Amino acid sequence: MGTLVNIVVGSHVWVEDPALAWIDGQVTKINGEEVEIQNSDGKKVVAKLSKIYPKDMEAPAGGVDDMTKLSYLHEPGVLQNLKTRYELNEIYTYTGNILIAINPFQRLPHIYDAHMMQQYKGAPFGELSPHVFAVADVSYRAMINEGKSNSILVSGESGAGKTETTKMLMQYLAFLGGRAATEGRTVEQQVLESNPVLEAFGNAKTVRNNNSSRFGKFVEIQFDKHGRISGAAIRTYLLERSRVCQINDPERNYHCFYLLCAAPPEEIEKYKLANPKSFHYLNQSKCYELVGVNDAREYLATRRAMDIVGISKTEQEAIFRVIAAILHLGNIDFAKGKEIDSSIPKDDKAKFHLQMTAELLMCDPVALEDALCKRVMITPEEVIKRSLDPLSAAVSRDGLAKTIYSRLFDWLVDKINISIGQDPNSKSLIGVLDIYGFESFKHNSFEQFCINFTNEKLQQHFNQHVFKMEQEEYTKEEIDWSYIEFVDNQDVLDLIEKITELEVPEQVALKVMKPGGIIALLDEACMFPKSTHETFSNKLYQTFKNHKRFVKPKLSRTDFTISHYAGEVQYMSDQFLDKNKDYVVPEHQDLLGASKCSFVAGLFPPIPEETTKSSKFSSIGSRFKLQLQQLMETLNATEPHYIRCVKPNNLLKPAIFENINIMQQLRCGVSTLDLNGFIVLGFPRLGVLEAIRISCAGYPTRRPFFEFINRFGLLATEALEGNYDEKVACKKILEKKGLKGFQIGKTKVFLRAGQMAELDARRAEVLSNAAKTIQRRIRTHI
Ligand code: AOV
Ligand code: MG
Repeated sequence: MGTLVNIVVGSHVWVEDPALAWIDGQVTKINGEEVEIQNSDGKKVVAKLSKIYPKDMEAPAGGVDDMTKLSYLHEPGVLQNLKTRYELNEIYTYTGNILIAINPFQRLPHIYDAHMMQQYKGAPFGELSPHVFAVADVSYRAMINEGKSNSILVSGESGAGKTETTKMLMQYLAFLGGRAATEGRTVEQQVLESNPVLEAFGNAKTVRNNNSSRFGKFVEIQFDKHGRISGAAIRTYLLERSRVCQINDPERNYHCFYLLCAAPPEEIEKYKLANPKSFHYLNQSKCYELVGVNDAREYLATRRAMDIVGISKTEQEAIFRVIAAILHLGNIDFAKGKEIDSSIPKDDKAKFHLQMTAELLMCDPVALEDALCKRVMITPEEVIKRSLDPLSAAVSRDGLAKTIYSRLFDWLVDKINISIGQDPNSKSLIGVLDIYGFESFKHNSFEQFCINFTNEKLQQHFNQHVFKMEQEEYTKEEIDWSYIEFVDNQDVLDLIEKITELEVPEQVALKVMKPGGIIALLDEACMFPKSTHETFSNKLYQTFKNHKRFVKPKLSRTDFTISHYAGEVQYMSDQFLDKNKDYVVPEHQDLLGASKCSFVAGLFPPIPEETTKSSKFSSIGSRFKLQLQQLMETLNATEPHYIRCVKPNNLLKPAIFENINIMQQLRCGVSTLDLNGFIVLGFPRLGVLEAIRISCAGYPTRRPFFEFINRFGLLATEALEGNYDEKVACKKILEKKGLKGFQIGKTKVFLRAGQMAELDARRAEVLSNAAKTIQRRIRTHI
């Protein structure tokens, strides 16, 4: 936005600053394109005229509760507004219909209590201070009044507050749609209590968040014709499996393991548990406890929540028995066996844990040892049992742990869904999405690929929606919007998810396959036994060598870079093939399918004959793609609402507002500083700011006619003579000042970037001239 004309000596401006992102100052000298500024920190700087922005000196001291009320809509203005509000503990701010929530990292008193809920109930949007309750209320009213499903999409980087926000939304919806009398276990209670259960098994401490969700979640709350909650469905996405057996300091494994180790003594004795430090799956990191969390109490709370969501005592016992079994399983170390390349449990300790694992899983210990240390090979001639060396046996053990855990997690989700129940007659629903935000680390693998793919999908949905809303506003105001450019990321999505198409050229009967996107090529590679990550990468390089969103990094022969909407991410392809295969070793399947515990056996139902025979493997990437497709279909059938969570600092502490960090999240929905302190540069400006920009494509400022005339009428008093028409008067004022490109709608003036500031400057001139004239008159009269 170049706002060249209205900056003069003495103007208050914002100028870029390496430490603060933006700092305010006053212009002391203008030399062509160069401007000298006296900053408020005392420093003098020189900046390009095109790089400085006017500061709104009339901005209210407490900030504005909606960014669209800012007179000058630019980065420094937006940042300053959020900062001012955050200092006053006003963590919520609207930008039009979008709610921005800045994590307070402290419990703010009363802002979520029953009284507050009562206040927001039925209050028109925008009347009270911005709040998650207001967004939930609007969704609920829209659903009741229009009979249409709504959705609330919560986004933001790890630790920004998505899950907490989601819980608040659910609490408020339960408040609106709950039954007056509490009858034992109500649907809404079950919906709410599903959160602690899923968090115990699907959340863990990471470097970014002490309670980080390691899965995506979409909760669909169904309502009956009276607007009461009548059912719910929880869909989860891609739980991080690797965490079960591998953690880095100072992170933790899933909470449930520590909770169980803090269980009452009878249980510890029953499961032969001990201090978390004695388990390999937990002691790879030195972090065992969380500040402010009492695992013993949490264990009991989780049990109570499990009661409420309808998990029976017997099932609970089986679940924790399986969790204990995984801990013992991880302690089975292997040593070289007698034969070459074979392995056996390393020592008595390993044998004890093997025995315990078998007991807890209720399977045969010898069969368990075989399943871990041997593989059955079926060749056309014979069936042979091949031994695994100690290293491969450990890989087999970890694979088993991951499989059991992810099946257990899926079981929990299914169970909760069955127990809450679905309402087949529900006419409308409200969906709440809490999904992992864009990730860019130093090392990015298949998980980041899937997470970022999700974010591309959601970004497209967001763009399309905001664009549509804009179109509607412009149509309503009958102004020309045909030239508005629409930012689209379809090309990135094609690169990732396009399917391999059969192309049949007209003349020839020859079949030609048009290559698909990365997921399709990955599946192809996984089906071809000789593929390696090198051949896969080469195939990518060949296929996408001219794709403008795909780059082969110079210094690598297997990595690839995707130019995402939020920036470039370099992926390491080495584990893509393995991680894409949802493969359960048949020996593991047979072992646990035969467990005497019906719960364990139930996690491993027999595989239908046809699937075992066909060479087709089950692709995690393709399944995820399908899940996302279904999610998008659901979302497309709803009226969406957006909440953008912002993480104010990486220390996870209250009252620290890091300008640069926040600016980056506003630009692209992600901070560019990753956990290794690795700075990712070159992020395009997409995110909250872009949303404001798309939503204002070309016309950042709109003012109703009367407001506009009140403020700028003095620029063309002749336009206001007699019985004037407001619309005509606005036009006259704008034309008199030589402005171009603005539009006059039916009720509002639509201004281009910088035009508001320019009008303000003219207004200031008129006012100061008038003041001088008055002073002169006063003087002459004296
Ligand atoms: P996330 O869901 O966005 O991260 P959370 O919702 O887990 O982040 O929030 C992280 C932490 O910030 C919480 O555990 C709280 O301590 C604190 N917090 C967030 N919102 C509030 C609030 N409104 N009031 C008080 N404290 C809050 V991740 O799941 O890691 O992407 O993957
Ligand atoms: Mg979360």
